[in-house]
Parts: sequence; structure tokens; C-alpha cells
Amino acid sequence: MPVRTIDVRERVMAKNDELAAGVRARLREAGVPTFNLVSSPGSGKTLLLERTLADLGEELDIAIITGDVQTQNDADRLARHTDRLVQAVVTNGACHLDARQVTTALDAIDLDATDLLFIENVGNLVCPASWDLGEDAKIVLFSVTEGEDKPAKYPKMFREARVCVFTKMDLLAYVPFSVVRATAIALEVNPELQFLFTSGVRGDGMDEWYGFLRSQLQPAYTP
Ligand SMILES: Nc1nc2c(ncn2[C@@H]2O[C@H](COP(=O)(O)OP(=O)(O)OP(=O)(O)O)[C@@H](O)[C@H]2O)c(=O)[nH]1
Ligand SMILES: [Mg+2]
Repeated sequence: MPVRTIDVRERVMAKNDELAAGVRARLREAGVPTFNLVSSPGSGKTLLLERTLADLGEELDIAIITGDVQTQNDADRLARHTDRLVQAVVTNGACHLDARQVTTALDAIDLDATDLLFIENVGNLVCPASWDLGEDAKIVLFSVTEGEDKPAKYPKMFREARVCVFTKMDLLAYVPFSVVRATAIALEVNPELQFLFTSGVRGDGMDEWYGFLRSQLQPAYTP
């Protein structure tokens, strides 16, 4: 019998890219900078966002879409720091968000009343790297407890990201982790990568993080 191979993955990815282009067009039109936060599980995406909402929530209208495989725990945590609707996408087992989910979530966001949009992706360093959500940039979080070699082991994620936010800098004294080595490995994978060094617990690097976010706002924004 002859064999017919159907490349479902290619078709699915092509459809995703089409939807992501639509998302990007809507966000650009509305002038809303959008960042897709990606990392291993537990690197500190939600804590960074909780702190950002608490510190910048008065100054900026921040919208959030957060993806989780099974719970809405992160959305509940984030909702404590904002009056805005936090969009929880439960992927039911899928290891990443896709552009269709973001398209649906955007329908419930008043983009004219939004200065900044964060998407917290499902925690892992593999699948989210391949899925365009229509964001301006992926931001990869890299905790000092993860081991310096992660960019070499998961190069696509670090190649796709524009910014690498080191997290848990407060734990640096307790783990064998060289920031110099880790940044060198990351730069081998992506020479354009920018770095920030933070602790969501102690507050290190938050001013630099907020400075980066403010630098991304559209010119129409005035504090
Ligand atoms: N010491 C320390 N702990 C942190 C820091 N950031 C996050 N944590 C802790 O690490 C754990 C995981 O943080 P989360 O913010 O839930 O991580 P996440 O990346 O959102 O996790 P997933 O959504 O499951 O992928 C929590 O117990 C946080 O309190 C940090 O900068 N320093
Ligand atoms: Mg989280």
C-alpha cells in the first residue's frame, strides 16, 4: 500500500502564524506594547508580574493574559493586584499558549484603555519558543537555581527572546551559579540578548525592569 503523509503540524503552525499576525496588527494599531513571558516552571514569572502590578499599577493600565496547563492559580494571584480582568487560559494539557487563545482573550480587553499587555506563557523552555502569539517580544526568565547551561540546552527559547531576566538573585549566595558564565552561554546562543538581574522577593533590579518597560511605551503615553 502506498503511504500518504499529511503534515498536520505545518498546517497548524501556518494557521497560528496567520492569527498571530492579526493579533500583532490589532496591538500595533492600538499602540499596546506586548510581552510574552516564558521560562521554566517556577522561575518567577507570576511573582515578577505581581510585583509589577503592585508597583506600576497606578501609573500604567496593565492587562494580563496568563496561561496554565490545569489551574487558574496564577490568575488568582495576579487578580489580587489589579482591578482589571485577568484572563486565565487553561490549556488542558497543552504546553504552550497559541495565537487563537490570545485572539479570544483580546476580545475582552479594552485596548484603548491599555498601556501595556503581558502574556504569561505556560512554564517550560521548549514549546512556547515555537509559537508566535503576536507579541512584540518574548522575555525569557532565567532563575539562578536552574543551572548556567540552560541557554545551551534550550537554545531556541533564548534565541527567540529579546530580553533575559535573571530571577532569584537573592539566592545567588546559596547556589553554585556564575552569572558571568550564564550570560556568556546565553550570548553564544543569542548575541543580541539584553539582560536584567532581579529578585522578585528582595526587589533587586526592579527599577531597571520598570525602566525597560517605560522605554517600550508608545510616544502618546505621558505619565
Ligand atoms: N527567593 C526567591 N524566590 C522567588 C523569586 N521569584 C519567585 N520566587 C518563588 O519561586 C516560586 C515560583 O514562583 P512563580 O512566580 O510562581 O513562578 P512561575 O514562573 O510563575 O511558575 P509557573 O507559572 O508554574 O511556571 C514561588 O514560591 C515564588 O515565591 C525570587 O526572586 N527569589
Ligand atoms: Mg506562573
